Amino acid sequence: MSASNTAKLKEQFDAGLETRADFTIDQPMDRYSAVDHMVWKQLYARQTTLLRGRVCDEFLEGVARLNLSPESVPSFDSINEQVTPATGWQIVAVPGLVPDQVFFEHLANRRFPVTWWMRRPDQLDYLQEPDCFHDLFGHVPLLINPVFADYMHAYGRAALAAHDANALPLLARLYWYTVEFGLIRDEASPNGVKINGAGIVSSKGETLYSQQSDAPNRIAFDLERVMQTQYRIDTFQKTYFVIDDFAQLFDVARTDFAPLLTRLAGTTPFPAGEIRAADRVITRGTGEGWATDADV
Ligand code: HBI
Ligand code: FE
Repeated sequence: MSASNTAKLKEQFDAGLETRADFTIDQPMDRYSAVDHMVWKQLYARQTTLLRGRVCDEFLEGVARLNLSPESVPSFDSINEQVTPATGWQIVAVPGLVPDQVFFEHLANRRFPVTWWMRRPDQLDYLQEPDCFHDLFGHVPLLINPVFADYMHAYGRAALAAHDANALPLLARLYWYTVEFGLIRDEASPNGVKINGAGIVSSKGETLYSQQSDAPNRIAFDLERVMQTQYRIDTFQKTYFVIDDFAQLFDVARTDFAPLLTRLAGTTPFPAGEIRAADRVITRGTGEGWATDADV
């Protein structure tokens, strides 16, 4: 865990929020300030406007079905009333990033950890760690979609099973390039893609960049390729992977990961911006504005 996260946990402890062994807490509704609600309202309005015509239909359908309040931070209970009957998923409040093993255990049991606190007004555009807006607005709308819901569950089980197998980086890349920064094919849209990843959907800058910029590569999704590709956590992506549709994730969810992870565990990963001979390239990026320092 990072130093800032440790500080965050200490803050929660000092604030008297009781953290259970599985890192969940009760969402402290009375701790949201007027500023927190205003930040939610601003981000919600900004992203719902911007995402129209840019995000995949399944996401918009999820936002509508969840009945997310535009005016104030929603109560997690009210969201569970919608999502649990639909797909069996439940959201649980957490103080922030939780250890990998804990995170995977939640996913494997159809629980999605949602950070309870909201970013500050000076962090509307960028925040390195997940806050309530990213976790809730970015991730939860797709959890009401049965195909995506099953993919997340299968991912959690696979990650849990593989935890000790040197396989974590491979699985983290799969999560990164699908759940966080995934694009989906749509011929009628700019560069032939719509948005579906939570890290894009919750960011104004990356919503525009991922779909419209000439800089990044957009490459058709391939499971092994994705698992071998490094990623950046501190800048916009150099490469996005594009699924044909959510049914493709359904197939991924049924993959037996074990032999794949064993085979790929010792291989050298590919740099984030590299195009490979076997790639099905949708757009070849200009690379303009890319950071030149080493990939993470
Ligand atoms: N904890 N709260 C929270 N949210 C995450 O997205 C998260 C996490 N812990 C670990 C983790 N993600 C990573 O291991 C995944 O990106 C693979
Ligand atoms: Fe996320």
